[in-house]
Amino acid sequence: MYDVKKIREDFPILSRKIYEKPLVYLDNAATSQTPRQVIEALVDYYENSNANVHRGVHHLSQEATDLYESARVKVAKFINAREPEEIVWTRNTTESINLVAHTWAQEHIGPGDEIIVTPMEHHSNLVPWQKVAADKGATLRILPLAKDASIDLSDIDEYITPRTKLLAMVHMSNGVGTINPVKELTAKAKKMGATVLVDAAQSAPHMPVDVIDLDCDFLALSGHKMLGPTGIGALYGRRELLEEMDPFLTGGEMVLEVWYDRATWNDLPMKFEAGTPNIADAVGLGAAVDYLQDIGMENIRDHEIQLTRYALEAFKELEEELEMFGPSDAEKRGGILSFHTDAVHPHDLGTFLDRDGIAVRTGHHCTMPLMRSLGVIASARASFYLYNTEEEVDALVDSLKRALRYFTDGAK
Ligand code: 7TS
Repeated sequence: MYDVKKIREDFPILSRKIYEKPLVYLDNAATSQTPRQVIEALVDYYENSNANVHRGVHHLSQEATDLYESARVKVAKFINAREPEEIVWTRNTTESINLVAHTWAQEHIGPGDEIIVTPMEHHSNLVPWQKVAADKGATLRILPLAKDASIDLSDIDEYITPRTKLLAMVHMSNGVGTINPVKELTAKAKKMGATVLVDAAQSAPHMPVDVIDLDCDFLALSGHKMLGPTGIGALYGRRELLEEMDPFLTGGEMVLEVWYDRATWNDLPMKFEAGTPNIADAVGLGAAVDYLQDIGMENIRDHEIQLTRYALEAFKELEEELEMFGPSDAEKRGGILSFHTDAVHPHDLGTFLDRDGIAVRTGHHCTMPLMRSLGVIASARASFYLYNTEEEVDALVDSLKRALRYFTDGAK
């Protein structure tokens, strides 16, 4: 039985008051909250096991290394990677994608090649490819957007062709919540001999993600969106690709042998982890993965589908006032509701909600081209997670109603 009350007790911040109102945290697509189990893993690491990794014969260093490497094993299992060596620690999704852009893409993208992205990429899975395309004389092609803010697949075979060298796509859109048919598109791209990168920043925290099933080559995620600490993320890469790639950053840790004039690279995954890594936060992310798996990713996804369905229904009361973006079927989207009204600027809506203790994000959500395609410059966005409740959706709708009344009456 999914027990949201019990889950909420694990998150100290959820009992906070904002302006004397209970916090209703609906900005999970930006950053999720942290359960006591993760906070305790961090404290325990610093109180009992803190040392540098991979270099000491002393006990603490070995203990820190074991904790750090076992977190890698946890993340590998979480996304069903074949082996932990296919997991490279990074700071976040942005750095994971940049790693691929600065290494793999330098060798494999050339003049006349095409890089395909979806029309709903976060800037971090768009701008690196703009730069690669410009530097290499390649073309960046954007798949078309359908009316319901999904990808329009009607001409897909004209986009994914033998010229396609890379398909880089977001699994779940942070701007509108759409879940993309990543497996089908990957299969198409692979048939054409392309390499596939999946931005799983929003999907990995909220639904089962399996790199073998998806058959992608690279996959990027951020710890801070999946109950983990900030400053830690991961890049999954298929071993064959990681093996042949040049390092991203160079220095200590990533070398095997060094002479004054040259060096050889360490084995995977250390080849991509120059310098002292973010040990404590990797351990924290490992604890977050344990927490998520204890509850079960299928159960989390089910909870969010139900909550999204409830919210979409509740928002019908506001359908005259608010334009909603994204598919109307809760099964085809994540727990992200993005909405807009010409009557009130999203920032004003967000500020009003904040006075009611409700945290939402307003703005372009780092998806400026998507917002432009939707005909707006910004939206307000409520994003759910495993600890959100129907009562919180009610509070959101109630506050929105009062906000709309307040601003539109005030304008008269
Ligand atoms: N890709 C997607 C789909 C995202 O939602 C985000 C962050 C990123 C990449 C970048 O992740 P980072 O951890 O490297 O920053 N999305 C958001 C958001 O929607 N609001 O704040 C950050």
